[in-house]
Amino acid sequence: MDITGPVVLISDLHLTAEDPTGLECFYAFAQQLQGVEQLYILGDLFEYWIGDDSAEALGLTGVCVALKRLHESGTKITLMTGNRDFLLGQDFCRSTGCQLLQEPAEAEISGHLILLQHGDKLCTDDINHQRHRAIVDQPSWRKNFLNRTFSQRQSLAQAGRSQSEAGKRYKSADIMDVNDAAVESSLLNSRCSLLIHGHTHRPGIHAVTLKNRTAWRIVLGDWSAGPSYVSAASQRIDLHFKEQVLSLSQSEEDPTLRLHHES
Ligand SMILES: [Mn+2]
Repeated sequence: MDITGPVVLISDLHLTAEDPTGLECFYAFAQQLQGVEQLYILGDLFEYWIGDDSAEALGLTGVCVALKRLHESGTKITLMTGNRDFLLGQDFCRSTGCQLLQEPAEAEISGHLILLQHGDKLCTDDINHQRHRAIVDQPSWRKNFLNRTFSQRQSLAQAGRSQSEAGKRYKSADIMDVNDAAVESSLLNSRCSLLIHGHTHRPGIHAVTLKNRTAWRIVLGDWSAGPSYVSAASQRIDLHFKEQVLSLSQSEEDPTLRLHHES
């Protein structure tokens, strides 16, 4: 795997000590990233996170060390939280050298103005999920949760995970994908003509027709079949997933982004 492009974006690694293969895959990838200018993590780096004091108890200090090493090698790491690891906070960032980014964020990446989101807030048809997210986003809920003991937090998180897995079995595939109107309004509320998000585990590149412009939406893949990532250079943005590459590219004469398939 050769990483091209000075900026790399990833999401949905769902790292957990219960999946040592996933951890090894991340460590190998982090090694490859040395020399990359900037890494964006767009949420769900971890399968779940119950507070910045719990990395060791969750068997995840190796991930912190790998991030810290990458940061010390000169790669800037920008972290957005997801719906699984929304409790990642400043202590985690201090110890790993990451910078926390609130969603949605407009970022200038390799000369492109890109809108970044985790993606779950675009899945507005999943009313139960949005309801749950609204509750856990409240500062009082977070404070209350973090004040509990490690084992209380651990069992609440386990219960939440099995509830969410059970819920998924009854939801149609459409409900768990992004809502087109939510994507359009998110882009229209920004200056961007390119949105990159994860969460749905449906990697792809989609054209989005807006009132006043044509935009693109890149969906990062999850890591269940190995790394999925976007590498962004000035005239080319590549999405890698399952040994496939989809690209948006532009020429020096024409700044319009166009889609290319490669296999
Ligand atoms: Mn997610």
